[in-house]
Amino acid sequence: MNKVLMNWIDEMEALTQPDQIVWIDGSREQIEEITRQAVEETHELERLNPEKLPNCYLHRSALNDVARVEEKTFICTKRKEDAGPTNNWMDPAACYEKLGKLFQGSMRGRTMYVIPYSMGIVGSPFAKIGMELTDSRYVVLNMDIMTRIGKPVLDALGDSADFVRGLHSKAELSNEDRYICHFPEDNTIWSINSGYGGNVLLGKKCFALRIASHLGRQEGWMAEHMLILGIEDPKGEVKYIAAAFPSACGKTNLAMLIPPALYREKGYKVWCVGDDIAWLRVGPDGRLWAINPEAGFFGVAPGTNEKTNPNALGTVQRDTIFTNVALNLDDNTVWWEGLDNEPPKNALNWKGESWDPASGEPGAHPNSRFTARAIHCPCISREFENPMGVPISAIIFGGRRAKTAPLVYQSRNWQNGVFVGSIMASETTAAATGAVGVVRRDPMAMLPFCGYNMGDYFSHWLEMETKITNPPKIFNVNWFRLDEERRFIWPGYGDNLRVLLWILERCEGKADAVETPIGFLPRPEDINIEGLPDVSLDTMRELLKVDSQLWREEVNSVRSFYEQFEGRIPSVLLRELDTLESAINR
Ligand code: GTP
Ligand code: SPV
Ligand code: MN
Repeated sequence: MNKVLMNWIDEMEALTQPDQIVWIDGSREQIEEITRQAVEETHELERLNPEKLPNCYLHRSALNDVARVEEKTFICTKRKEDAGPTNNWMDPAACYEKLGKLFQGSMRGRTMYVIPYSMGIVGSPFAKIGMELTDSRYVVLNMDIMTRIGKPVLDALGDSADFVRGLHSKAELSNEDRYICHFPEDNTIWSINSGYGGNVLLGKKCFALRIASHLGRQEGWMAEHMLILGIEDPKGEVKYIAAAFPSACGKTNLAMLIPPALYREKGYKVWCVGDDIAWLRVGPDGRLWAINPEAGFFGVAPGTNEKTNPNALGTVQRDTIFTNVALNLDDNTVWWEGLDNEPPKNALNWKGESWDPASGEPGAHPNSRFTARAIHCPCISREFENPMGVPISAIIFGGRRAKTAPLVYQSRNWQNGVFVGSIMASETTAAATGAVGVVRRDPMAMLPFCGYNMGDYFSHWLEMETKITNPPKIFNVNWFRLDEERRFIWPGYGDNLRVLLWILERCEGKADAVETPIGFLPRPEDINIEGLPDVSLDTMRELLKVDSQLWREEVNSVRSFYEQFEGRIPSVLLRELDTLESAINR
């Protein structure tokens, strides 16, 4: 038995005082029994139509607990400046004391589940182990889908003390006392008073991004909020791309895209390696290699349909937990906005109330989600379980911008690419509580997920260049430009492949581009628009426009964003900003 592990569990048991402790061994019998309890005894889950949706369940969260809570998320480092100006900070000792009071007896009358889990293939050199203690069956069942759990993980851990210590309690689900706290210097995460995915599935944002980004900086690798996909050309050659978009800005959709008919006929295929998180390391060949540390998808339901993302729909037909979607009472299936144009007539909304689609109220919560196994995805990559991952040809940054950012542009080199990532901005979405649709700076889509000072994070990105002798090229995309009527100009989804192919051609030195103050852009005719009736060369001109006035405003916004980091912003980024500014004003 692992002494460090046992001592820690004893200590957490004494603190939270559960009635009993159950070790999750990962056996199907155990998962089935916990599922049965969640359905029949605690009603945390409702079983859906077993013919249409075998082994699928609906979960409704508390009404006030439907998204990540960034204002209640803390990075607790000894020195405040190590958390940096973009993170909430608490002194570790003060935080342990404050949360310790909340955890005191919080599991009384409940079971504490001990979940051993691995981020990455169990036992692989790139995998990392976590332990999550939780009083939530919903967490156990989601972790079973999202990570690799159970006995094999404990065997891989052996008597090592090298594991992330995660403690979660639903406690009272109190809004006020909800805290998601990270102690990167102790490899520890404490989460209390929430039951929502990103706050409680501790392997995901808390470990695989916040704690892992801190580890990556120390160990010389990177943990990023990125999808990973492979594009197979008609000759059967596959090239891999990693892309960072903020929450609910299209990672899952891009990762699973289906090529437009004209490309399918030629033999193009797209393979999904991951939809949310990438761990990137330098391989022996000097290239950047990526693994997806997760085993499942915790994807946004609204907007997912046969046209936009058939692969996601295919993935969620079995063994799936739906959270906060609408329930069709006629056939006990699920529904969400954008699934089809026929909202169920006899239905309950995400709150469990009887729902009239004509009421104007949504049936599903805008941040309703599905938890589904990656291996069920029709386009899952054959490299998904390769412990070494895949070599990355291009890195793409992107956000939701009504104007300003063009459809696509290429950075000049790694350093300029890091700058492009650092000046990202995007409109906020329902994935976190707070206002939706407000533009905020979100460097590398990591603003809510960087576990240390973001100025140091930029330095780490820049320093990686010295290790990557054969670096991927860096690009920026924006699928979300709006016209005067606030309609999306670019068709998006599967047609995004047209842009990805320009990107890959640029990586191979095959495509043309024009140099602009912000970087290299395709000429309007360089993106193939064949088979797109609503897109003309004029549309492409509009999508590729770089408006000097808007970019002057952008430069000012970046400058004030950078200022808050004081001495910790790398001087090369300040020089990049000056260069951009003078190029715009030229
Ligand atoms: P997280 O899981 O929160 O990190 O989000 P994500 O980046 O994986 O976002 P996802 O792919 O789930 O997309 C979120 C929303 O954006 C959905 O409602 C999609 O329908 C919509 N969306 C995705 N891709 C496109 C696109 O190319 N164009 C347009 N207009 N909308 C898109
Ligand atoms: C996100 O918000 O970026 C997500 C969902 O991927 S959560 O796991 O809740 O963070
Ligand atoms: Mn995400």
